[in-house]
Amino acid sequence: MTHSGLCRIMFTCRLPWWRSSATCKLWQAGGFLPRVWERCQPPGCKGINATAGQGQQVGVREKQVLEDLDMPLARREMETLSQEQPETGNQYLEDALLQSYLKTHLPPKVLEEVNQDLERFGNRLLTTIKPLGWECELNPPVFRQYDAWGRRVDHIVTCSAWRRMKEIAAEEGLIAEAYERRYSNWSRLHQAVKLYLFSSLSGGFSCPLAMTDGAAKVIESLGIPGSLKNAFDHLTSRDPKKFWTSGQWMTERRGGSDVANGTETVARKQPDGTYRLYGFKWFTSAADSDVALTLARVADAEGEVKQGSRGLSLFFLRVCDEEGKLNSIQVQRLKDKLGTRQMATAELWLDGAKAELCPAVHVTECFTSGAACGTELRTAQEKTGGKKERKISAEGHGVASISHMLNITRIHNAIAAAASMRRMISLSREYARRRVAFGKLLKDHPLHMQTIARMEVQTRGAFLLIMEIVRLLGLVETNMASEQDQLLLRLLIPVAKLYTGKQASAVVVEAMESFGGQGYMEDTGLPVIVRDALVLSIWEGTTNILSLDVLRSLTKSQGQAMAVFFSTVQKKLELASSTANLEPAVKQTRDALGSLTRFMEAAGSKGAATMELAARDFSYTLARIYTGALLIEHAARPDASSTDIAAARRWCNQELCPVAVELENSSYEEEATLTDSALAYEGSPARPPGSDSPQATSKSQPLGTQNVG
Ligand code: UCC
Repeated sequence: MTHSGLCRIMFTCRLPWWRSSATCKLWQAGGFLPRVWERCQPPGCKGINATAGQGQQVGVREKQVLEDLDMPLARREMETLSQEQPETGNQYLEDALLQSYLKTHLPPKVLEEVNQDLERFGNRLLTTIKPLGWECELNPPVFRQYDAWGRRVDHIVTCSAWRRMKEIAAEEGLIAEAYERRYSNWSRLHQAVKLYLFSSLSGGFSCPLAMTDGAAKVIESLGIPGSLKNAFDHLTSRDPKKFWTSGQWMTERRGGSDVANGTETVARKQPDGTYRLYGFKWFTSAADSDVALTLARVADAEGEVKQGSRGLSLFFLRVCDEEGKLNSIQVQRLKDKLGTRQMATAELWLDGAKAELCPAVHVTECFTSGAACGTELRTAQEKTGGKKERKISAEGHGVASISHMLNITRIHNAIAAAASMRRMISLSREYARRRVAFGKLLKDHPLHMQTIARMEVQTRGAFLLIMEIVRLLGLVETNMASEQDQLLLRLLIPVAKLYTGKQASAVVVEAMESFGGQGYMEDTGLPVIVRDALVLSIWEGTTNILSLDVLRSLTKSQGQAMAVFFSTVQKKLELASSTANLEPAVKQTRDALGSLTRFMEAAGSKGAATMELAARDFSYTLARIYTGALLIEHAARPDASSTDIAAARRWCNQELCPVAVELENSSYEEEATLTDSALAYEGSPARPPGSDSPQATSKSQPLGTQNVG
C-alpha cells in the first residue's frame, strides 16, 4: 500500500493509523467495509451480500490475518466480532409460494416453459442484475444544466448500469411478454412474476417499466392507431436497440391527486395538426425516458381553455428529437427524494413541446350500469353478444384515457410492494440462521420467528392478491373475461394498490428491525429497500385517493362490482368448506361478509358523506376479506401444505371487517368528524371553527384510520 493510500484511509476511516491498516487488512480478508471502500468495490461485490461479517466465531482466514497483526488481543476480538452476512440464492427457487401458485394455475405445457425461464432469470438476477442494481444505487443520476462553454444542455446523466438495465429489460421481455401473448391469458401472469422477481434488485428500473407498460396499455386500448403504432412497437420491443421507455407526466405544481383541478398545461394546435404544450410538470419520474404521456387543456381559437376534468386531453410526445435534442423542454432540476434515488425524477418546463393528441377512444356501454370500457373490453362485449358502442372525442377525455395507464402502474406498484416484502423476509430469515444472540441462533428464538412469520403471512396475502389481479387482467386482455371478471378487476386494482403499499411500509420496517442495528446501516443495502418501499403508498395515488377510487368503481357500476365481490368470495369459501382445518378461517370470512353487508345497508341509508368518510376502512375491509378468501382457496388445494393452512388461518384471525367496527364506534358520524379536527388541531393557531364546541370534544372517538400489520 502506498503512503498516500494509507493517509487516505486514515482520513476517511477516522481511525488511529495503526487501526487503519488493520482495518484494511481485515477488509481484504472480507471483514467490515468502511463505506468509502465499499464505494470503490467492483459492482459484483456490492450490496447486502458484500457486507461481509465473520459470524460468532473467527474464521480461518481471519485467524491468519490476526496472526499477522501486531496489536492487543482485545482489539483483535473487537475487529472480528461482526455479524455474518445473509446470503440468498436464486429468488425464484427460494420462493415456495410462488412456485406452488404457478404449479396450481398454469397449464402443464405453459408451466414447463415458464418454470425454465424463471429459473434461468433467477440466476441472471443473482449474477448480473443484482450487482447492476447496486451500482445504480451508488451512481444516481446527475443533472448537468450547462456545458463547459456555458451553453444550456439540460442533460440528465445516468450511469452505465442504469442503461444496461434498460437493455436487460428488453432482452427479458419485461414489457413485451405481456403484449406478445404467446401464453394467451397466462402471458400477463408470466410477465408479472418476472417483474416481481426483478423489482427489488432492479436499482429502481421497475419504475420506468411500470410507466412503459402503462403507455403500451393506453395505446393498445386506443386500438393501436396508426400514429402511435411505431411507439407501441418500440415500447413492446425485445430489441435493446429499439426498446423505448415512457414517462407519465401527470403531476403539476398544484399537486398530483386532484389532476382535474391541478393541470395548468395548455395545448395549442398547430397547422400540421400536431400540438405544442406549455406548462410545468412538477414530478416526472424516469425523466430520461424516450417518450411520455401527459395531460393538457386544448386552447381554442381565442386561447381559452376548459377547466375541470372535461377540459383535459391526453397527449403523446417524444422527449428528444432524432438528434437527441430536447423537444422544447427545459429541465428545471432533479427532485431530492427520500428513496428511488437511482431514478431521475425531474421538474420539467414544457416550452412548446411538440405533442400528438391521442386519438378518439371507442367505448362500449359494457353493462346495464353504463360502465365505459376500453377497446379490449369492447371486443369482449362483441364476443358476448355486444352492447351499445359509442365513440368519445379525443378532446376532454384525458383522465379516462390515462386511467388505463394508472391501472397498470398501480398493479406494478402492488407488485413492487410484494417484492420488497419478499426480499426483506428472505434476507431476514437467512440472517436468523447465522446470527447468535443470548446463546443461540435467532431462528431458535420463538419470539423472533413469530415476528418473521407475521411478516410472512402479510407477504403471502399480498402476493396472492396480485396474482389474482394479473390473472384477471390476462383474461380481459385475451377477450376471455366475463363481465364479472372485468368489474372485479376494476375494483381490486385500487384495493390492492392501497393495501399492499401499507403492508410494504410496515413489513420492510419490521424486517429492518430484525437485523438490529445492522439493519440501519447504509452499506448493508437494507435501508435502500426500506426507502424505496415507502414511496409505494404515495405515488400513483395515496391511500385515501385510492380509497375514493374504490368508491368510484362501485358508483360507476351501480353497485354491480360489489355484488361480484360478494359472490366471488363466497365461491372461494365454498371450495374450502370440506377442508376441516380451514373451518375457522372460512367462518371468520363468512362472518366478515355478513358484517360488511350490514355496514353497506347502514351506510346506504346515510348518504355519500358517510361512505366517503368510511372509504379507507371500507377498502381495507375489501382487501382483508378478499385476501383471506385467496389464502383459503390456496390452502384448500389437494396438495396444500400445513403452512398454507396456517397462513390462511392466521390472516383470518385479524379483524377482517374494520369498517363495521368503526361504524359501531360511530367513527363516521358528523360528530366524529368534528372530533377528528379537534384532535388534529388542538394547540394549533389554525384551530378550525367549531372544533372546540362542547359537542365536538365531549366524547373521545377513535380515529377512523387503521394501520396494517
Ligand atoms: O405520476 C406520478 C409518479 C409517477 C411514478 C410512477 C411510478 C410507478 C412505479 C410503480 C412501481 C415501481 S404520481 C401521479 C399520481 N397521480 C395519480 O395517480 C392520480 C391520482 N388521482 C386520481 O386517481 C383521481 O381520482 C383522478 C385523477 C382519477 C380524478 O380525476 P377526475 O377527473 O376528477 O375523476 P372522474 O371525473 O371521476 O373520472 C374521469 C373519468 C371517468 O370516466 P368517464 O369520463 O367515462 O365517466 C372515470 O370513470 O375517468 C374514469 N376513471 C377511471 N377509469 C378515473 N379513474 C379511473 C380508473 N382508475 N380506472 C378506470
